[in-house]
Order: sequence, then structure tokens, then C-alpha cells
Amino acid sequence: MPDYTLDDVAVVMGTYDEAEAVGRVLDDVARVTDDRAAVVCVDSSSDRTPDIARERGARVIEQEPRGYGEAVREAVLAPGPDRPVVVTTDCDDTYPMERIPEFLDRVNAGWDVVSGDRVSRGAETMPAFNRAGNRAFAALASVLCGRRLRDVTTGMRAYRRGLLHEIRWTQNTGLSAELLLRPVLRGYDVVEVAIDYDERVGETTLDPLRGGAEIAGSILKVCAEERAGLAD
Ligand SMILES: Nc1nc2c(ncn2[C@@H]2O[C@H](COP(=O)(O)OP(=O)(O)OP(=O)(O)O)[C@@H](O)[C@H]2O)c(=O)[nH]1
Ligand SMILES: [Mg+2]
Repeated sequence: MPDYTLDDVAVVMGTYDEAEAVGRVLDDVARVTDDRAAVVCVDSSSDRTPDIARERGARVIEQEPRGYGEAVREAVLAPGPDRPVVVTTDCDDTYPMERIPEFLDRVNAGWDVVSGDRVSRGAETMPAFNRAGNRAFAALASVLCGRRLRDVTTGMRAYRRGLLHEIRWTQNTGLSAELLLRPVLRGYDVVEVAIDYDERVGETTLDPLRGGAEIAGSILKVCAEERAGLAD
């Protein structure tokens, strides 16, 4: 079993006009990891987000705004082999950064993916439409995977870095679901752990209807590809 420490962790995220929240999120990461985790932001902002991130020591990779998955794919692939544990989060202060050490413990226990499940604890702070959508995505994915999954669209996970480079990622808005479902269907060790979820700080940049349709399409496509053995 590996014995990774916080020096082995990279915390990565897409950031898009999150000036109200980015400072809090990065301060939380620094506090709970004793400033030992590397931070990577793939940024598409036109506000001060990248300046605030750099001031706090994050590596900022600039990208035109091309959507959630385009940013998060670049972010998860950015850390080098010196950071064998990659933790994803969103940059809107919704996820509990204080759980990072526990996520790391679970990677050390042998899990390839540790996925923060917002649904089991109710996610009362999530907009009702999003909550219903996320439950529906989990139900659909559970049927297609033959395994009960509770939250397939969460933004907070820890990954064994090697896994991220063993699979080709193709989805944009549906990337979060893809990052869970391809490992599940390939027999990697994937565990969900219940987490709290806070109300977002700042305005959303997503259109929930269009985004929801894209995510449902991604779940169907990814599961069909994996079942047919088509994906590389
Ligand atoms: N670089 C980049 N980051 C993005 C883009 N779209 C979303 N993000 C970031 O990805 C993360 C997730 O986006 P959110 O808007 O929080 O998505 P959500 O949690 O599904 O929905 P809300 O919180 O209700 O807005 C946030 O940190 C965003 O700043 C993009 O096009 N480019
Ligand atoms: Mg959010």
C-alpha cells in the first residue's frame, strides 16, 4: 500500500470568474494541508481570479473559456509524477476542503478514486433543480453500471494520478461523470464518501438545462462505449 503524504498531493480546479470565492478556497486548502499541497488553477476568467490565485502561490494555466470539462481535463493532467495524488474541487467554496486529509488516507488504503458524495447528506444547499438532476444522473448511471452510485457529478474527488493518464477523457460538461464511470466500468477501485455541500459563493456561469442534457448524454455515451469495449 502507498504511504503518500500531503507533499504528494496536487489540488486542481477550473476557475471561471470566481474572484469572490477563490481566495477562501485556496486559503482553506493551504490551512488544511499545512501549505504542502501544490495547487493548479486552469483559468478562463476576465476578473481578478488568476491574480488572487497567483498571489496565493497557485500555478495558473490560462485557457480560453471552453467549458467545465476542457478546463478540468487540463487541470487533472497538469500535475507531474512528483504529485501522485490529484484532488479536484470547484472554486466556488461549495466543497469541504477539510476532508482532503481523509481523502488522501483512502487513496493510501488502496482506492483509485475517492468521490465526495453530496447526495447522501441531503445537499439542502443545492438549488432544487440541480439536486433533482443530480439524483437522476446517479440513478441512470447506477442502472447502466450495475452498481449503486449516489453522486456522479460531484466536483470533489481524489484520484491516484496514474489512473488519470491511463484513460482518454473525452467529455466536456459531462467530464465529472466520465471521470467516475470509466474507472467504475473498467474495474478500478472506486469509493464514494458522504460530504457536506455549501451554497455557492458568487454567480453561476452554467445553464442548468443545457448542462443537464449534456451530462445525461455523456453518461449514456460513456457507458455504451465502455460496455462495447470501444474506448481506449
Ligand atoms: N476555466 C474554466 N473553468 C470553468 C468553466 N466553467 C466552469 N468552470 C469552473 O468549474 C467549476 C465548476 O463550475 P460551477 O459553475 O461551480 O458548476 P456547478 O457546481 O455544477 O454549478 P453552480 O455551482 O450552480 O454554478 C467552478 O470552479 C467554475 O469556476 C470554464 O469554461 N472554464
Ligand atoms: Mg459549483
